[in-house]
Amino acid sequence: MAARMPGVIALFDVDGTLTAPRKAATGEMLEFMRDLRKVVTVGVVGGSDLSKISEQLGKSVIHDYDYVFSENGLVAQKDGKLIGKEDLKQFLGEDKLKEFINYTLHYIADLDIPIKRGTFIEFRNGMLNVSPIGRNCSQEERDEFEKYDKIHNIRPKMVAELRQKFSHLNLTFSIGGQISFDVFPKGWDKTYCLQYLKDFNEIHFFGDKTYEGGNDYEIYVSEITIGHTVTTPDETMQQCKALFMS
Ligand code: M1P
Repeated sequence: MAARMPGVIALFDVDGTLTAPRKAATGEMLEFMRDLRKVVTVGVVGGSDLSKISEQLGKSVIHDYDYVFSENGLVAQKDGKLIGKEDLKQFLGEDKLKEFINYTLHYIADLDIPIKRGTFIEFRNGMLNVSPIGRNCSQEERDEFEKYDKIHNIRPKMVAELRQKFSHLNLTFSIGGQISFDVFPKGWDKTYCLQYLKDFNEIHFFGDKTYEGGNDYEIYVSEITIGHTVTTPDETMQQCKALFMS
Protein backbone atom coordinates (compact mmCIF):
# COMPACT_ATOMS: atom_id res chain seq x y z
CA MET A 1 0.00 0.00 0.00
CA ALA A 2 2.96 2.36 0.64
CA ALA A 3 3.63 2.59 -3.10
CA ARG A 4 0.23 4.10 -3.79
CA MET A 5 0.06 7.66 -5.20
CA PRO A 6 -0.11 9.91 -2.13
CA GLY A 7 -3.04 12.32 -1.81
CA VAL A 8 -4.80 10.88 -4.86
CA ILE A 9 -8.11 9.03 -4.96
CA ALA A 10 -10.02 7.52 -7.89
CA LEU A 11 -13.74 7.68 -7.14
CA PHE A 12 -16.29 5.85 -9.26
CA ASP A 13 -20.02 5.97 -9.88
CA VAL A 14 -21.42 2.40 -10.10
CA ASP A 15 -24.27 1.99 -12.65
CA GLY A 16 -23.03 2.63 -16.19
CA THR A 17 -19.49 3.35 -14.98
CA LEU A 18 -18.29 0.14 -13.29
CA THR A 19 -21.22 -2.05 -14.35
CA ALA A 20 -24.01 -2.12 -16.91
CA PRO A 21 -27.09 -0.50 -15.27
CA ARG A 22 -28.26 -2.59 -12.25
CA LYS A 23 -26.11 -5.54 -13.42
CA ALA A 24 -23.20 -7.18 -11.62
CA ALA A 25 -19.66 -6.09 -12.46
CA THR A 26 -17.75 -8.42 -14.77
CA GLY A 27 -14.86 -10.51 -13.43
CA GLU A 28 -12.56 -8.42 -15.59
CA MET A 29 -13.73 -5.19 -13.94
CA LEU A 30 -13.39 -6.58 -10.40
CA GLU A 31 -9.85 -7.72 -11.16
CA PHE A 32 -9.04 -4.37 -12.72
CA MET A 33 -10.24 -2.56 -9.60
CA ARG A 34 -8.04 -4.80 -7.43
CA ASP A 35 -5.03 -3.88 -9.59
CA LEU A 36 -5.94 -0.19 -9.56
CA ARG A 37 -6.14 -0.21 -5.78
CA LYS A 38 -2.48 -1.24 -5.68
CA VAL A 39 -1.48 2.10 -7.25
CA VAL A 40 -4.11 4.54 -5.99
CA THR A 41 -6.76 4.87 -3.27
CA VAL A 42 -10.12 3.73 -4.70
CA GLY A 43 -13.67 4.65 -3.71
CA VAL A 44 -17.16 4.13 -5.10
CA VAL A 45 -20.16 6.44 -4.82
CA GLY A 46 -23.53 5.08 -5.93
CA GLY A 47 -27.06 6.41 -5.73
CA SER A 48 -28.29 2.96 -4.69
CA ASP A 49 -28.32 1.60 -1.18
CA LEU A 50 -25.54 -0.65 0.11
CA SER A 51 -27.41 -3.90 -0.49
CA LYS A 52 -27.80 -3.13 -4.21
CA ILE A 53 -24.20 -1.97 -4.53
CA SER A 54 -23.15 -5.25 -2.86
CA GLU A 55 -25.19 -7.24 -5.39
CA GLN A 56 -23.29 -5.44 -8.15
CA LEU A 57 -19.74 -5.24 -6.77
CA GLY A 58 -19.73 -8.25 -4.45
CA LYS A 59 -20.67 -9.08 -0.87
CA SER A 60 -17.28 -7.95 0.46
CA VAL A 61 -17.54 -4.55 -1.26
CA ILE A 62 -16.90 -2.53 1.92
CA HIS A 63 -13.57 -4.33 2.33
CA ASP A 64 -12.63 -4.39 -1.35
CA TYR A 65 -12.54 -0.58 -1.70
CA ASP A 66 -11.04 2.11 0.53
CA TYR A 67 -14.30 4.09 0.58
CA VAL A 68 -17.82 2.92 -0.20
CA PHE A 69 -20.42 5.67 -0.37
CA SER A 70 -23.96 4.38 -0.82
CA GLU A 71 -27.02 6.63 -1.24
CA ASN A 72 -24.64 9.32 -2.60
CA GLY A 73 -22.52 9.14 0.57
CA LEU A 74 -25.46 9.55 2.93
CA VAL A 75 -24.18 6.21 4.20
CA ALA A 76 -20.35 6.21 4.25
CA GLN A 77 -17.88 3.38 4.89
CA LYS A 78 -14.10 3.68 5.12
CA ASP A 79 -11.86 0.60 5.33
CA GLY A 80 -14.95 -1.49 6.04
CA LYS A 81 -16.18 0.71 8.91
CA LEU A 82 -19.23 2.96 9.03
CA ILE A 83 -18.12 6.61 9.27
CA GLY A 84 -21.37 8.45 8.56
CA LYS A 85 -25.11 7.95 8.12
CA GLU A 86 -27.81 10.50 7.37
CA ASP A 87 -31.40 10.13 8.52
CA LEU A 88 -34.14 11.48 6.27
CA LYS A 89 -36.81 10.92 8.97
CA GLN A 90 -35.00 13.16 11.37
CA PHE A 91 -34.19 15.77 8.73
CA LEU A 92 -37.67 16.21 7.26
CA GLY A 93 -39.83 15.10 10.19
CA GLU A 94 -42.67 12.60 10.03
CA ASP A 95 -45.41 15.06 9.00
CA LYS A 96 -43.63 16.32 5.89
CA LEU A 97 -42.55 12.81 4.98
CA LYS A 98 -46.09 11.51 5.28
CA GLU A 99 -47.45 14.37 3.19
CA PHE A 100 -44.94 13.59 0.44
CA ILE A 101 -45.45 9.83 0.53
CA ASN A 102 -49.25 10.07 0.54
CA TYR A 103 -49.31 12.44 -2.42
CA THR A 104 -46.81 10.33 -4.37
CA LEU A 105 -48.73 7.10 -3.80
CA HIS A 106 -51.96 8.80 -4.94
CA TYR A 107 -50.16 10.05 -8.05
CA ILE A 108 -48.94 6.53 -8.87
CA ALA A 109 -52.39 5.06 -8.21
CA ASP A 110 -53.86 7.43 -10.81
CA LEU A 111 -51.09 6.75 -13.32
CA ASP A 112 -52.10 4.71 -16.36
CA ILE A 113 -49.04 2.76 -17.48
CA PRO A 114 -48.99 -0.73 -19.07
CA ILE A 115 -48.05 -2.69 -15.95
CA LYS A 116 -47.48 -2.09 -12.24
CA ARG A 117 -45.72 -4.29 -9.74
CA GLY A 118 -44.81 -3.66 -6.07
CA THR A 119 -42.60 -1.41 -3.91
CA PHE A 120 -43.44 1.96 -5.39
CA ILE A 121 -41.53 3.86 -2.73
CA GLU A 122 -38.36 2.44 -1.17
CA PHE A 123 -37.51 4.17 2.08
CA ARG A 124 -33.74 4.41 2.47
CA ASN A 125 -31.61 6.05 5.17
CA GLY A 126 -31.10 9.41 3.50
CA MET A 127 -33.44 9.33 0.51
CA LEU A 128 -36.67 8.00 -0.96
CA ASN A 129 -36.54 6.03 -4.17
CA VAL A 130 -39.78 6.32 -6.15
CA SER A 131 -40.68 3.90 -8.93
CA PRO A 132 -43.92 4.25 -10.99
CA ILE A 133 -43.77 0.59 -12.11
CA GLY A 134 -42.60 -0.68 -8.70
CA ARG A 135 -39.12 -1.85 -7.77
CA ASN A 136 -39.88 -5.56 -7.73
CA CYS A 137 -40.55 -5.81 -11.46
CA SER A 138 -38.48 -8.35 -13.42
CA GLN A 139 -35.43 -7.42 -15.50
CA GLU A 140 -37.51 -7.72 -18.67
CA GLU A 141 -40.27 -5.49 -17.25
CA ARG A 142 -37.61 -3.02 -16.11
CA ASP A 143 -36.14 -2.81 -19.62
CA GLU A 144 -39.62 -2.38 -21.12
CA PHE A 145 -40.47 0.41 -18.67
CA GLU A 146 -37.28 2.26 -19.53
CA LYS A 147 -38.21 2.20 -23.24
CA TYR A 148 -41.80 3.25 -22.49
CA ASP A 149 -40.60 6.08 -20.28
CA LYS A 150 -38.31 7.42 -23.00
CA ILE A 151 -41.37 7.84 -25.24
CA HIS A 152 -43.97 8.92 -22.67
CA ASN A 153 -41.82 10.82 -20.15
CA ILE A 154 -43.58 9.26 -17.17
CA ARG A 155 -40.77 10.07 -14.74
CA PRO A 156 -39.93 13.61 -15.98
CA LYS A 157 -43.64 14.56 -15.83
CA MET A 158 -44.02 13.10 -12.35
CA VAL A 159 -40.86 14.82 -11.13
CA ALA A 160 -42.03 18.18 -12.55
CA GLU A 161 -45.32 17.91 -10.65
CA LEU A 162 -43.74 16.78 -7.37
CA ARG A 163 -41.06 19.46 -7.62
CA GLN A 164 -43.73 22.15 -7.94
CA LYS A 165 -46.08 20.73 -5.33
CA PHE A 166 -43.30 20.28 -2.73
CA SER A 167 -41.12 23.30 -3.56
CA HIS A 168 -41.32 24.31 0.13
CA LEU A 169 -39.41 21.14 1.14
CA ASN A 170 -36.30 22.12 -0.85
CA LEU A 171 -35.83 18.66 -2.34
CA THR A 172 -33.71 17.38 -5.22
CA PHE A 173 -35.19 14.86 -7.67
CA SER A 174 -32.68 12.76 -9.54
CA ILE A 175 -33.39 10.30 -12.36
CA GLY A 176 -30.28 8.09 -12.17
CA GLY A 177 -31.46 4.65 -13.28
CA GLN A 178 -34.01 2.82 -15.42
CA ILE A 179 -37.27 2.63 -13.47
CA SER A 180 -37.13 5.13 -10.63
CA PHE A 181 -35.93 8.46 -9.32
CA ASP A 182 -34.31 9.45 -6.03
CA VAL A 183 -35.64 12.19 -3.76
CA PHE A 184 -33.45 13.83 -1.12
CA PRO A 185 -32.84 17.23 0.52
CA LYS A 186 -30.87 19.77 -1.58
CA GLY A 187 -27.13 19.23 -1.16
CA TRP A 188 -27.51 15.50 -0.46
CA ASP A 189 -26.34 14.67 -3.99
CA LYS A 190 -23.03 12.89 -4.68
CA THR A 191 -21.00 15.94 -3.57
CA TYR A 192 -22.15 14.93 -0.07
CA CYS A 193 -19.41 12.27 0.05
CA LEU A 194 -16.63 14.82 -0.55
CA GLN A 195 -16.67 15.90 3.11
CA TYR A 196 -15.01 12.55 3.93
CA LEU A 197 -12.19 13.08 1.44
CA LYS A 198 -10.58 16.25 2.78
CA ASP A 199 -7.19 14.53 3.12
CA PHE A 200 -6.92 14.12 -0.65
CA ASN A 201 -5.62 16.87 -2.89
CA GLU A 202 -6.55 15.11 -6.16
CA ILE A 203 -9.98 13.54 -6.35
CA HIS A 204 -10.62 11.98 -9.76
CA PHE A 205 -14.32 11.26 -10.25
CA PHE A 206 -15.55 8.96 -13.04
CA GLY A 207 -19.22 8.89 -14.03
CA ASP A 208 -21.52 8.37 -17.01
CA LYS A 209 -24.38 10.74 -16.10
CA THR A 210 -22.24 13.88 -15.87
CA TYR A 211 -24.60 16.03 -17.98
CA GLU A 212 -26.81 18.64 -16.29
CA GLY A 213 -29.75 16.81 -14.68
CA GLY A 214 -27.80 13.53 -14.45
CA ASN A 215 -27.02 12.19 -10.97
CA ASP A 216 -23.24 12.55 -11.51
CA TYR A 217 -23.47 16.19 -12.58
CA GLU A 218 -22.90 18.02 -9.28
CA ILE A 219 -19.84 16.00 -8.25
CA TYR A 220 -18.47 16.11 -11.82
CA VAL A 221 -18.58 19.93 -11.99
CA SER A 222 -17.50 20.42 -8.37
CA GLU A 223 -14.32 22.48 -8.01
CA ILE A 224 -13.08 19.88 -5.56
CA THR A 225 -12.94 17.07 -8.12
CA ILE A 226 -11.30 16.39 -11.45
CA GLY A 227 -14.24 15.04 -13.43
CA HIS A 228 -14.04 12.33 -16.11
CA THR A 229 -16.99 11.33 -18.28
CA VAL A 230 -17.17 7.70 -19.39
CA THR A 231 -19.74 5.99 -21.60
CA THR A 232 -19.15 2.34 -20.66
CA PRO A 233 -17.30 0.27 -18.03
CA ASP A 234 -14.71 -0.57 -20.73
CA GLU A 235 -14.01 3.11 -21.21
CA THR A 236 -13.61 3.52 -17.45
CA MET A 237 -10.84 0.91 -17.52
CA GLN A 238 -9.17 2.54 -20.52
CA GLN A 239 -9.18 6.01 -18.96
CA CYS A 240 -7.83 4.67 -15.66
CA LYS A 241 -5.04 2.76 -17.39
CA ALA A 242 -3.95 5.95 -19.16
CA LEU A 243 -4.17 8.08 -16.01
CA PHE A 244 -2.82 5.83 -13.29
CA MET A 245 -1.14 2.79 -14.81
CA SER A 246 0.92 3.97 -17.75
O1 M1P B 1 -27.34 4.24 -9.39
C1 M1P B 1 -28.37 4.77 -10.18
C2 M1P B 1 -29.74 4.38 -9.66
O2 M1P B 1 -29.87 2.97 -9.64
C3 M1P B 1 -31.15 2.51 -9.32
O3 M1P B 1 -32.06 3.00 -10.28
P1 M1P B 1 -33.14 2.08 -11.08
O4 M1P B 1 -33.58 1.01 -10.16
O5 M1P B 1 -34.19 3.07 -11.46
O6 M1P B 1 -32.41 1.54 -12.28
C4 M1P B 1 -31.62 3.01 -7.96
O7 M1P B 1 -30.98 2.30 -6.94
C5 M1P B 1 -31.38 4.50 -7.81
O8 M1P B 1 -31.53 4.87 -6.47
C6 M1P B 1 -30.00 4.90 -8.27
O9 M1P B 1 -29.89 6.30 -8.25
